[in-house]
Amino acid sequence: MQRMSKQGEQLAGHFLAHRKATIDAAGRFPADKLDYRPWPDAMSVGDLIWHMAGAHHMFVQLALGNAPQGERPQRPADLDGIRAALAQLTEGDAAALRAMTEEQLATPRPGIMNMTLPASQWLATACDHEIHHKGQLMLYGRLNGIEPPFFVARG
Ligand code: NI
Repeated sequence: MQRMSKQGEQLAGHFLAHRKATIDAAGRFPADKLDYRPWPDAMSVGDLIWHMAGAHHMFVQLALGNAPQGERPQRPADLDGIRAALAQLTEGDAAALRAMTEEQLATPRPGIMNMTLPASQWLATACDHEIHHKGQLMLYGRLNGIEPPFFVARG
């Protein structure tokens, strides 16, 4: 078995520090806030969490050189289903990051906006995207009187 790269471990740790805070924030919404949106064209709470789960997963697949497969699965109908999918994708994405070799991370991959970047840069973009929407989700919470967690989670 090939040794997991130190860089892959670090990427997984960085991702999880943010994702665990996302999971914590997502867990604080009551079921009836599924469709809450702060303005008419905004993503709803459910759509926002689903978007975060799916986008990060897409970036990891892109970094691995895997073409998108078929249609995206349909969003679960309720918050518990969305949270379960988020947890499942988190586990898979973290494992994939840990297993990435230095060589894989340095490999140029075509991605969004007609750009080709080393896999490691797509994974950095994945984290930037997570951070952006995590703050948004926490604000959605605040607007509903829900105290957000700290912005990163350790351990
Ligand atoms: Ni987005």
